[in-house]
Amino acid sequence: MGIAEDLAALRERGLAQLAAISEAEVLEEWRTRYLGRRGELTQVLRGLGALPPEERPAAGAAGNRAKEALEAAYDDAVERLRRAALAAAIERERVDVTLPGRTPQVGQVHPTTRILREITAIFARMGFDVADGPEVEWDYYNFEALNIPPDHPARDMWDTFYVDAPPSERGAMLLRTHTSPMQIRVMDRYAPPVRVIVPGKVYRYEAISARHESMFYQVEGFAVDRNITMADLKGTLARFARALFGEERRVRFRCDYFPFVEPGAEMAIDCHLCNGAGCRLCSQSGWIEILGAGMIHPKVLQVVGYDPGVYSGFAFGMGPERIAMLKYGIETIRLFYANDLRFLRQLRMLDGAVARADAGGR
Ligand code: FA5
Repeated sequence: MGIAEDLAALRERGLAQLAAISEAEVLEEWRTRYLGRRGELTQVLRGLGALPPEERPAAGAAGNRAKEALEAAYDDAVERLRRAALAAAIERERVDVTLPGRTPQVGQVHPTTRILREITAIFARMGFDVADGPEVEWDYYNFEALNIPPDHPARDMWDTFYVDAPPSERGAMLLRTHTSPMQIRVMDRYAPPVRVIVPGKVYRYEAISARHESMFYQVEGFAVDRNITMADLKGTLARFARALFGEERRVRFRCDYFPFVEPGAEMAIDCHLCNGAGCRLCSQSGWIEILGAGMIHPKVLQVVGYDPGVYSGFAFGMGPERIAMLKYGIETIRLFYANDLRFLRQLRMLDGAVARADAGGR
């Protein structure tokens, strides 16, 4: 067979194979095989030297044409593969820009923290300082100095967790059942006048229910000075209730008993959900009790060395979780400390719910 035929066959075979190639490595093998320095084309062209001189130009020209054709086809194939690879990458890395973005997790302030901040801010505006004290307390501060002697039946009002520790001259060690012991600690330390609130945790050994936890918060408040009267108590607490629940709220004071105040009272607000008409939230009564209060008992003032003939004062104690339940429409106190993130995340939505309730809806 002559060189011309060899070249034609080589060219045809090379082009046919090239057309079927779809992978870069195979393409490289093809290049080495057909166009490489030791490739098939080179082999055929080597035969040129053996031809009679008059045939050489034509054969050489045919060889060049074959080479050009294979090279051009090779370049096309390189381009074809490059485009295919690009198209595959675009498909693989495709981004759907219409998908919603990933929302970053945003922390929420716990409802208790939030209501404590609100309550504290209201009293701060009225000139109250904030004090903090021990949750593990002595019997003396929790009971005795508050006019609740050891055998006093009022002790049954507070089911107590006792700490298994030797008693001191201040009696048994216990977990405070209310924040009232801080009345004694503050007044022991500071001379009148005093105006203080005490937000803090308290503990009671009692069955947990929708309205009862064994660990909960209280906010204590008290003010002692010359000439403090029941009118100051009423004015301060009414101001507080309206700042927290709305300026249109009415307040009601009724007699209540606490050993460390005389007279003692409980304060209720007219139900902000039904405006006093009666609904499920206020058990159809139109009123919701939110705190206990009273004029500080002269015996308590004596215990801390304040002269009850000169000084008088009022005190109050409230449960912030119960207040948050009212304000945010939370049905059970159990949700507060169960650490269920779904509940904690709801607070943002509760803002909307509260706004709707205030607007008369819900
Ligand atoms: C007291 O603890 C008095 N120290 C309050 C006081 C202070 C009266 C100063 C007078 C002067 P009481 O036991 O009612 O009172 O508790 C006060 C508030 O704590 C209640 O109104 C309620 O909101 C809340 N509370 C009581 N027990 C629980 C409980 N188990 N779980 C959640 N909140 C509670």
